[in-house]
Order: sequence, then C-alpha cells, then structure tokens
Amino acid sequence: MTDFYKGLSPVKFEGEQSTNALAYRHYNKDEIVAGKRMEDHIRPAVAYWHSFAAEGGDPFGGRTFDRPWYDKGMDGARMKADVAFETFDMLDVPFFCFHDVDIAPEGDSLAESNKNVREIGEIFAKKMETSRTRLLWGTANLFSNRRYMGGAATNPDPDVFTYAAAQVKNVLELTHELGGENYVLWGGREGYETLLNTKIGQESDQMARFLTLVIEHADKIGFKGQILIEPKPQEPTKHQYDYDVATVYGFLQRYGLEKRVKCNIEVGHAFLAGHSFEHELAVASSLGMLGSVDANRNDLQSGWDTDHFPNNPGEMALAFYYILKQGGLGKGGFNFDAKLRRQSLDPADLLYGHVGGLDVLARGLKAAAAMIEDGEFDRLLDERYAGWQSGEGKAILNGERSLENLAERVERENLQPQPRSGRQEYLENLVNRFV
Ligand code: XLS
Ligand code: NI
Ligand code: NI
Repeated sequence: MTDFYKGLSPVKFEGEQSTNALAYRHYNKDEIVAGKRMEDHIRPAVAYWHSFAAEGGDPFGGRTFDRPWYDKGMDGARMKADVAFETFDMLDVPFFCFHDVDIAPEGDSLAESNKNVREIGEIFAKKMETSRTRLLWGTANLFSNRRYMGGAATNPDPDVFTYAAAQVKNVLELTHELGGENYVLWGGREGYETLLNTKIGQESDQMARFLTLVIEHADKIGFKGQILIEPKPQEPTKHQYDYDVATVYGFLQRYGLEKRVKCNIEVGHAFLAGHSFEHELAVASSLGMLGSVDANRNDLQSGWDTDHFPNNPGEMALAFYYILKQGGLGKGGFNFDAKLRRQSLDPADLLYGHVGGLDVLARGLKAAAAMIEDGEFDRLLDERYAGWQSGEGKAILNGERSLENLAERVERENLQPQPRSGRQEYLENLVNRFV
C-alpha cells in the first residue's frame, strides 16, 4: 500500500440520506435495475491518463498537481500503477482504460518504449490476480509525440504510419493478454490544419488501410474484443476525419468495415459536433454501432473538450434510454475520460469526481428504467408512427407503391392529411417525471 489515500476510507454505498461526500448515494452496484445489477449496466471505468497522468496544466501554465510518481521514470510508473489499483479499490470499480504512454515512459526507441509498457503490463496482470478490476479497453497514444504532428495513419510519411502500426501492435497484444474487452482508436491527429497541404482522399485510404491492419491482427491473435472508433469533430486538429457517428459509419461502409467496428461515444465530442449526447447514441444505436461511452462532458461555454466529470442526470437518463432499448452496451461500458480541474489538487478530489459521476450515471440509469417500465413514452412514440405498421404505410415501405400509385390515391380518396401535435413540451415533462 502507498500512503496516497492516507486517512481516507473506501467508498461505499450509503443511500440517499447520506451526507458523507465520499459515499455513493445512488450507485449501489448490486441493486437490480431492469433485471440486471447496476454495475453490469454501467460497467464504469477509470481513465488512467486523466486520473494519474494529467498534471493540471492548461495552455497558460504547467503542472499544478504534485504526485509522488512524477519525473521518476520507471520507478514512478510502478508507483503510479500501485496508486491506480488502490484507486480502483477505493472506488470499487470493475474497469479501467489506458494508453501505452500513460502507464510507462517512452524510451529512445520503440523497442525500449514497448519494453517499458510491457513491464508495467506485467505488473497490471499480477495485480489483476487479486484485484477485481478488469480492463475495459486499451489504446495507443498516436498524437502526443511530435512525430505524429501531421497525423499517424494519415501522415504524408509512410514511415510514421509504420511506426504507429508497430505501436498499436504492441498495445493491442497487451490489451488482449490482459483480457481487455475492447480496443479503442481515437483519431488523435487524423485530420488536417489546412487543406493547402492535405490530400483528403489519399488520407482516407490510409486510414482505412490502417484500420484493416488492426482488424486483421486482432483476428490473428484471437482478440475477441470489440474494436471501437471514438468520433470527434475537432481538436487537436482543426478538422478531424472521424467527425461524428454518422461520418464514421459512412467511412466504415465505404471500406466495407461497418460490421467489424462500433463507436465509443464521448459526451463532450457530441457537443463539439453540434449534436446532443443522446443524438449520437440514438444514431449509433439505429445503425448497430453503439459500442461504448466516454462519460465526460464539456463546460458548455468553453467550446472545447474540457473533460469534466458528468453531472447532469437528465442527460444521462436520455442516454440510458437508448442503451436500455438496445439491450445494453454489451462489451462496452462507461469510461469516465474525465480530469480534475486545475485547482483540485488533493487525492480526495480524484475520488469526489468519480463518486459524483457514478451517482449521476446511477440516477440516469434508474430514471431511464422507470421511464421504460412506465411505458407511456414508448406508447406515444409507437402511436405517432402507427400508420406505418399496416395498410398503405406498410405497403409503401415494402416497395409495393409507385409515385403514380400514390398520386392516384390522393386523388381517389381526396386525401387531406390532418396535422397532429408533436407534444414536445408534454414529452419533456414526462421525462422529468422520472429524473
Ligand atoms: C480525446 C479523447 C481521448 C480518447 C482516448 O479527446 O477523448 O481521451 O478517449 O484516446
Ligand atoms: Ni475519450
Ligand atoms: Ni475527448
């Protein structure tokens, strides 16, 4: 044990009446909601990077946090792993996620970097023999090092593509060995700063080739996890190719990969794309692409990916509505991908962020389950589209009517469609009844 959380006790569920800031008030992992344990619905994960590698810096100033593992090379990485697993225990969470560079320092060559990553991977494997925390997903950081400034898979230089591929091979294999349930590709710098130096079509082909290589290698090593693309419209590049769920789907379909890949949808990325979080979930779910979630939101005034912990139960209720309607996230889960604010210096702050976030997720889940159980919402939705279930509506959808047929019918029956209320305010109130 390190003394990082000295004086603090593990977070437990104490119920709504509790005033203990380090207790769950709504997240009760074993409580059955809609036929399943709460934990099995949410599958929450701590993000290694924001929780243990972020330093509180912003564009105007560097590090504000003071962690005992900073600047200590591999010794620091080992201490960081100790504190990470202590954090998972303190929070009693079933999952974590990492990038290669979060867990171990980069070396002078890829061989050395990979060796460092592998060494910490072995420590993880050892800790996972006694810890109950599992790996939700692994990923490679293909965006921080300056070699990737012009992209990784989409770089104009094939050597950069090659280097990135070698990096992914290592992390994919480690993810597999650690029993990871997913592998994530977020297109860090897969985009452009200016069209003046960019061939879009060429870069798209490169990106598809890269993804295909990843899928082929996953198959080769017997990785049964889900491969996920995390859409984001901008930041760090001015324009990111994986703009939103619909764009990613179009890309995958164009290269015949849509059956092999799903999406990891991040709340804040949805906002940056000019959508709501639930829009992205609804679109993904309708396309069979809803795989997993990054639960972090943005400061809505900032126009930036600020990675705040979730704090809006209403938003999460709508999210869980789509998740429950599709029968859950399967291998996916809710990765926090959230970081502490620059002034939140204390170890306890790391716990507060996750405790509050998990309680918000639990409230959202319970509200959505109640909404579905009540049935009014679904009934109204079905009623609105009922015309398509039989008769003329069904015949149109089945391709049994031509434009001529339809025109004839309007004339024959002197068709006068009657507008009906969309009842938006009523529906919004209905949702709030359960939140
Ligand atoms: C950045 C992304 C990143 C991915 C993992 O905006 O959210 O953190 O989740 O590479
Ligand atoms: Ni993310
Ligand atoms: Ni993000």
